[in-house]
Amino acid sequence: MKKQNTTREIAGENSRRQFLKLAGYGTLGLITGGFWPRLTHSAASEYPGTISKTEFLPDLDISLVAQPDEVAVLPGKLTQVWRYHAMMHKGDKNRVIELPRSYLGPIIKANKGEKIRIRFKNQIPDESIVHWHGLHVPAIMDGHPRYVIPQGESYLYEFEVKNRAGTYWYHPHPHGRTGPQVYQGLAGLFLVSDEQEQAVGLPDNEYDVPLVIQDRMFDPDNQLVYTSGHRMEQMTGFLGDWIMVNGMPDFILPVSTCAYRLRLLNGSNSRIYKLAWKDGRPLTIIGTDGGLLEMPVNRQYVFLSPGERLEIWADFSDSPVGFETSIISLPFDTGGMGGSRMERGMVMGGRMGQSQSLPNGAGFSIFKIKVAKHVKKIQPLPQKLSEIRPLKQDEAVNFFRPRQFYLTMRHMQWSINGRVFQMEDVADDEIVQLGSKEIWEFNNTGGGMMHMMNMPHPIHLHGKQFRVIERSGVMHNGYVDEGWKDTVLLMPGERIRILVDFDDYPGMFLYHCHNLEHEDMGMMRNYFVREQ
Ligand SMILES: [Cu+2]
Repeated sequence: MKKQNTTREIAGENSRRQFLKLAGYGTLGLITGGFWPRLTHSAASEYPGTISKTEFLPDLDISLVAQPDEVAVLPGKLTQVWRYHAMMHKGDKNRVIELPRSYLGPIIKANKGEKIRIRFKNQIPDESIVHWHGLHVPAIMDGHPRYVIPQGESYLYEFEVKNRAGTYWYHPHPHGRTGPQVYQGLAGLFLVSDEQEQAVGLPDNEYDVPLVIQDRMFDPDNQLVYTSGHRMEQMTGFLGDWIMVNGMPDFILPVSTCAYRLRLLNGSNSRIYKLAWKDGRPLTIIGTDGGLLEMPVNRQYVFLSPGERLEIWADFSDSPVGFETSIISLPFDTGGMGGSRMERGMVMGGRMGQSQSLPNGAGFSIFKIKVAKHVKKIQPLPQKLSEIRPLKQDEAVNFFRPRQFYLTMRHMQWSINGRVFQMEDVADDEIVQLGSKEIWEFNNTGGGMMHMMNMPHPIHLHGKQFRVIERSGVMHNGYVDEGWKDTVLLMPGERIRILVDFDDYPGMFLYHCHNLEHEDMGMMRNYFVREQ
């Protein structure tokens, strides 16, 4: 593995971080667009429960606490979880929506252009930090694992919402501990709206339904069971045998006879869903990770890998009251590992017993929909959903020589270009220039003797929404690559090219596999946006 002394800027950021940690808050008073936190000694010495005297005037000022809790998930004993709770200090109280009967964190709703302050307090017995998945925020606001805080401490987030309307989410990002912390319940949606979206006139309020899909495993006492930590289990990733929606098992969505906007997030650690309607009609996709598509697209099925979002238009105006259908996951082959040959081999070897009842790629129902009420409400599917500027890949500075990233395994260890995560490590070929557009190519073709060890990898870039230029090696029709993305699935044998615009926010960001067990074992790297 190539090691390199990180650049001077990075070292500087690091020492500052030490100071900030001593000061109580991870950071104070960052002005959006800036790189360094604006910090004064007086601000730093304030008690963490108070707010810095900076020019940041938030539209929404929210306390977000991660803390142990217990919820009724299954009949009988309560389940011990970790859960985000929120409190609104300033702003409309309805912008923070707690989900009843759920371990999931509250849904935070913001508008593009709003300034958000989030006072995160870590009350779980583990170090943690919050990452705003999909949001375009400065490096120090992004929840890099170098900013973790121990139990009892706080981290102050202040950023402007720059993203277009869409379904984003937040979850912990401490290195090596993201999988177990998300699994324990720490995750929530962050919904952004903007004027463009509002002008389209999509179903809203009760007709705009967030659906977070996850899998879990419970012991006979209703307590969550995570992986045993065996290497082989980590190689595959955690797979539960209960499919949860919004933190609830056997989820049923009662609907009226009208159109719905279903916002799906795959918040699972490792499980990939091959989404389809049970009755075989095509899915009408209106949005992906980075918000609405330009126009709706139909697919017989779509893969939704960990971290990805999909927005579906579902119209029940022709269905009688009493009609039932389901969103299902169709069976699929995951390639070498994680559900087929390899895993079955392991079962016979007696290991990985727990993940075998519902392997990755098994078919099952995710949730049921029941038409429960008749309403007179006609809402046609808009044919134009948003503006997405045409892809101009020749604008990339490396148009003729895209950056290459190979997803490979070495010595029972998933890696990117043969490297694994090290907190401050950035290689020469992981430094990009602020203000440039680049093509990045990810390659999951394995090859050689290791071919049977290939697995699907959902690749996620922090801080950026990007566009998919092309895919190759694809043997199916399960992708919606038309819109803005921050997480893309590469099935074994696939190669993908994306276009990323590093237009602003210098500093250190992550790119990694969003299979959380892969991420935790180090299938993650820094990239550094250099300002000059
Ligand atoms: Cu992976």
